[in-house]
Amino acid sequence: MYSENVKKIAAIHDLSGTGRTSLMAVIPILSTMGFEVCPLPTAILSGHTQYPHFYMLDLTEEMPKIIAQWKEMKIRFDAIYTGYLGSPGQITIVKEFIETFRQENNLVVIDPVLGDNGKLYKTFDNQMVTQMQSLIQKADVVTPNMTELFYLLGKPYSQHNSDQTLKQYLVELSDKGPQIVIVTSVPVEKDANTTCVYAYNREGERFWKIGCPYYPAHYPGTGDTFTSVITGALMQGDSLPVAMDRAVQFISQGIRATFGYEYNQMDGILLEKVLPTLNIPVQISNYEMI
Ligand code: PXL
Repeated sequence: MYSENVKKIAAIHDLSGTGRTSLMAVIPILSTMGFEVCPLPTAILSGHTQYPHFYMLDLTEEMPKIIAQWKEMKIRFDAIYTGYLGSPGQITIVKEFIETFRQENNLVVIDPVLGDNGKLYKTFDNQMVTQMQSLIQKADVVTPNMTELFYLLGKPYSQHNSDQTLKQYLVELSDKGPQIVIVTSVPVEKDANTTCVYAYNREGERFWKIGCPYYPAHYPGTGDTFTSVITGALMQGDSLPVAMDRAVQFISQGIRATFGYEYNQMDGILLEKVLPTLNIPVQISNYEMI
């Protein structure tokens, strides 16, 4: 009974040994924010798939055995949070998982990991996109980056879009199921030094936007870091724009803590140096309503 004093989050992501992506971002962040993370690993990798070489062990066949035990234990999750899924078959398993463990008040967060910079990640194809399109229908919150937004909507990628067009796209994605849609890595035309995060909440029909300083370096795992902070902040009772502020500021601090070193960017941001900031109240707020 005492364990119910700490909320439980089922985290369905891969475990990549090096690179600070997926579970290696999700677990430390959500533990630091005061939640119990219960991982359901989708695959085990030597490192994420953006390293030139990696080994991957697909766990699709193992997942149902773990889920069966959790069912038998009658575990109740306060949130279900999914990210990188290793195969289209896994998405079917995850859909069933959500149906089984869905309760009236738990939060389902789906980070539809598919690609970046207008392209799919190495291990994915169109079947993965179709399956992801059907998975997001079950979410309360989705957090695609710009590339994933276009794949999920079945539209050709376009780098620059007006606020009006982006707002339409956010509503279009929300109409498929999720109440909250947050799109990251939105480039700003004629301002190479900023990227933006846009969000829509169907409850209240409000749109939010936050500008983030752009650093000329690419660190894998920042999407996982972002969605982990959003999940924790929403579960702590933050409003959507405050959750976005916290996530954007955490990533900026993480990048600033890393950028000054001569360092292999593939190893991700130096999360360990900034984790304690998650427990400091947000002092500066940058969100706008659009
Ligand atoms: O951060 C997304 C991610 C998660 N898991 C694996 C990845 C990536 C991105 O490259 O390769 C295995």
